[in-house]
Amino acid sequence: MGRSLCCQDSVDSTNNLAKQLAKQNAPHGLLIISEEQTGGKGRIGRGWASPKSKGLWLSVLLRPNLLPQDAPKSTLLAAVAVCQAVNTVAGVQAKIKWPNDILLNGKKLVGILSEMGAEYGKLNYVVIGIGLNTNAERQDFPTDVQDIAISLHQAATKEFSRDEVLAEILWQMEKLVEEAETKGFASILEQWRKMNCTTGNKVKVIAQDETYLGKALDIDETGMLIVERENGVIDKVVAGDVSIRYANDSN
Ligand code: BT5
Repeated sequence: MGRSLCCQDSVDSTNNLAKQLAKQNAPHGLLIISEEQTGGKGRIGRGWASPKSKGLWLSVLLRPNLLPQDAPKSTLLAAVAVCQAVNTVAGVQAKIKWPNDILLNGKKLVGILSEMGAEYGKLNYVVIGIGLNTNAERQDFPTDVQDIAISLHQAATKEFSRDEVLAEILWQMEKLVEEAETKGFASILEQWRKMNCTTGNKVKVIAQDETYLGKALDIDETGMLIVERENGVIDKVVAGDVSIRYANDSN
């Protein structure tokens, strides 16, 4: 991971550039990283604040040997890699909130946006976009994000070397990709389960056409969240379609 490298001062979105390069046959493991993003993207049309030099705004291009329906496994793997890396380098206890957030002290430290290029039955590439707030202060975030976001600097009140955090993320990703290829995905899932703070909790599932309360039971082998509705019906929730809030959150 990161043995091919594309460093930018400013881009709209590292994911957009990664997808463009993927279509031009860029190699597995390519890292695209930018000091700032002018149009950083979250999921479902949401934005991602990417203040200049205050965080790691990057995308990694993967060409996994997976079917398109298994692509969400790459997001789970990336979440485990980033969470492990952050906890190792910063000595904190960050947790994964299904599917794509990493929380620290209940606030959002990292967002992950996976996008894929596929044709029927064939996955061409997955772009894993990672936004990690390293050295941002409260005033570096837009006002609507200030209360929900956190940076490593805010949590640990010291400056973090972005190089060091980045190197650990890439190392962890490389290790886990190799582990998934040789030992199968079950061992990645096991690590995800240990690091997550979603399963076992009451959640509010916000889908496009309905919102309901339930209990997050587990994730299945493809990364879907298994939720038991209050009426006992068991649902499987796909990451792209929903937001999850903890049931006692006010928002
Ligand atoms: C995500 O979406 O969490 C995925 C974010 C992925 C960002 C990376 S950066 C590199 C790559 N290139 C891109 O263009 N994107 C990826 P979602 O779950 O939809 O969360 C978005 C929400 O998080 C926003 O609506 C805000 O409420 C909040 N948010 C925005 N910027 C934030 C930040 N810097 N830190 C914490 N929360 C933020």
